[in-house]
Amino acid sequence: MLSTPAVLTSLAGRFTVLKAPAVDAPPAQHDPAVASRVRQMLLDIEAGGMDAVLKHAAELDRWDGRDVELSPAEVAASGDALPADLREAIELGARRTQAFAKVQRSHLVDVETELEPGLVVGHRYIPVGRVGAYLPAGRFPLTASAFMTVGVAKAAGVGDVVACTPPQPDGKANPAVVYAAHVSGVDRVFVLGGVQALAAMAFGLVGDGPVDMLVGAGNAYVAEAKRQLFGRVAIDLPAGPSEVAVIADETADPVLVAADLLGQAEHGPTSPAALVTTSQELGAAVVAEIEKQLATLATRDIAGPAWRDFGSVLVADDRETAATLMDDLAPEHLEVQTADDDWYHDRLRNYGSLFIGEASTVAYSDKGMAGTNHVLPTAGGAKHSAGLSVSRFLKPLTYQRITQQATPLLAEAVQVISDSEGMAAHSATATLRTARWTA
Ligand code: HSO
Ligand code: ZN
Repeated sequence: MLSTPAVLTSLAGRFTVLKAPAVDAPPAQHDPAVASRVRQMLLDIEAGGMDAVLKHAAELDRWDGRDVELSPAEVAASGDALPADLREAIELGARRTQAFAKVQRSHLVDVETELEPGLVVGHRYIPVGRVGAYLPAGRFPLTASAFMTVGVAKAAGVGDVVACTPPQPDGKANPAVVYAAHVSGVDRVFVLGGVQALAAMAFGLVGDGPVDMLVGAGNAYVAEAKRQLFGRVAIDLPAGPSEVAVIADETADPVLVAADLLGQAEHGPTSPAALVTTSQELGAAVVAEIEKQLATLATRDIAGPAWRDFGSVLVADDRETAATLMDDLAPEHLEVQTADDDWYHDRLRNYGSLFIGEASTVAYSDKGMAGTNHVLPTAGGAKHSAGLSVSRFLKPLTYQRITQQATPLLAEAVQVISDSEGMAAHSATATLRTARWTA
């Protein structure tokens, strides 16, 4: 997760590498073996329908013949078995995530303007009709994913949101995940995992018809299935391993910085974590502190290799260099813990979500308590895209209302351009109107 050569060259002499990743580049996201297996499964399911879905579910998810759909009563009761504090935390996260999404929604306003007399144009935000959310429940269930996908889709006004979540070893769905979907307003829940779940939603084999959009994180097969189904359906983002980066200066607390770097490194052994600091001392203190914290961290077998292989610490000469390095990295999550937090907020251009000040930490957003979405661009995607938000579920559909009197404003120029292109039928639509409504 070090910077690209062009940026490194342009900044030569303005930073030093205190810790480099042991591995050069993260494994390619696009594995041809995964891609061809997913292609085969999608073709098989498209041809074979629900029978094929269930065949794959039996093979891959130990499906045992039970109904894959949870009844509304089962969904509603999913919280009953949960400890009260977990239930309350889930309710809080769902509420807060939807509250922010609704504020964002209220700022997406329909527009109508009369550009010139008789030429009225506008756009209306119309929600996507049907959304399918994949709610992972593998090594880590990511309970809050339902807030980010189901809850935000509902805040956008999506009428029909179905969710699929894989069965756990006991054959049942993870109750916290189902409860999170329930309090986020999900319409129907299916206990299906992986490619077969995405295919079932995209092809309309579960729920009330094919979904228009698939959202939610998952393993490499889930990510590949979304990629292959893109076009037929919309997707949220191509998601890679979770990433974190921190900008810190000499005022930062190395204990907090180290904890926050390990906080995302725990996602998987290829999760990158980067510190860019303007203080050599702080950098060294964080490196030492990470080793100390790893020694007792329950997930050190994941976070340790991730830090060793994909962790980096760069010491920048000044804040401008630190910001340039970070903009080039374009990390999924970026924390700023400095005496110049506002300067960095103004200056930085590329990040999935920004955590300003040492009291802000990524996990607050990850678990839905900050209200912001945790489905964010990875692998430099923040250079061109933002994360999932209420706007992704809304289509700003344009329209035009034009009076007969406005015909001269448009028809003649359309005719000229169409004729120059040889598009006679286009030209005719304009000339007919000119003949009717201009004297
Ligand atoms: N960091 C992940 C989301 C998450 N982490 C949820 C833990 N729980 C992607 O932003
Ligand atoms: Zn996380």
